[in-house]
Amino acid sequence: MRPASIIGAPTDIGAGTRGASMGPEALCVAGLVEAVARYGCDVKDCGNVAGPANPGLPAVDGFRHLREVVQWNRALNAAVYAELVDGRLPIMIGGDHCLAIGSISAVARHCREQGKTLRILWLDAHADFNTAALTPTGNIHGMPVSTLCGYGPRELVEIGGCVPAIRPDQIRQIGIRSVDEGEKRFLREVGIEVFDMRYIDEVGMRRTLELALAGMDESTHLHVSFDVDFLDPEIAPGVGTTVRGGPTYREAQLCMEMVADTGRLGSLDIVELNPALDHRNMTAELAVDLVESLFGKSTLLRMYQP
Ligand code: HAR
Ligand code: MN
Ligand code: MN
Ligand code: MN
Repeated sequence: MRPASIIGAPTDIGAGTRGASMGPEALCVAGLVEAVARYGCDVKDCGNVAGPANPGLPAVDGFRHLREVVQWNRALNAAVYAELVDGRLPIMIGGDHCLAIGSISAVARHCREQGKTLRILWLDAHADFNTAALTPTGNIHGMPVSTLCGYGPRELVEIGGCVPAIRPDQIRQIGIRSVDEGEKRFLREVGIEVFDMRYIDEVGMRRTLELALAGMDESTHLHVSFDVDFLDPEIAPGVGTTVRGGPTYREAQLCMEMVADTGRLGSLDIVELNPALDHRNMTAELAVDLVESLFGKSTLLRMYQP
């Protein structure tokens, strides 16, 4: 495993509910740095990137806080890119999910320069594929996937230096169970591969991950964008937008373990943790527990041999 770098982005600028700005501190308190050090060899804590405060303004032309979202994502893009150039595995800790625009555009640029194939696993209750015209809220954390695919305002779409940053066929979404009407139509039109909760119920997490990870090889850089609201709210209440019926503890562990087995994890986002809504930091501790599995802590004790 490559050396890792932890980059905090303490903001809730793209969210509808305040509090995700405290995510980096809560993850550190839950032992994230030590956990990655245990399984991911060398870890550097890069501290936090800086950006503007949340002014709490209403949406303008379909976006809330567009200017501030651009500023945070520019700073984050530079920080993530610098760690990749240094040969390290960046772990971006948010912060809300609008920050995936900055982190994934940096990863996409690095992959282009290194001749690597980028694959993105989007673990989320939401598809985050809204546009200014489709969004019911104007919250940009509901738009990072569409923005990365080139559908969005210039100043956001161009952050990684190449437009679009990614192609729709590079992404696989898992755990989806809350999609707005217009967003659903647009997802189908663009052809994003979505493994929604019904799919996971019917075929199981194992088969879902086999399909989502299929076709990767030695030249694949795998990016995992882990929105903590992916998890069932019974085990992960500390998020701003809970949606019932998410993966259980064991389903989530299996998902992370199967990613670890590929040996191709190259970068990670952990977003949407909201400590103001959590109980005794349980959601942060669960996120750290899952990250351990993602970095290779296996719960496998004995292989059954028939
Ligand atoms: N789809 C809704 C919207 O656009 C809710 C988006 C919520 N997003 C997150 N990240 N929490 O996945 O407002
Ligand atoms: Mn820290
Ligand atoms: Mn999300
Ligand atoms: Mn979400």
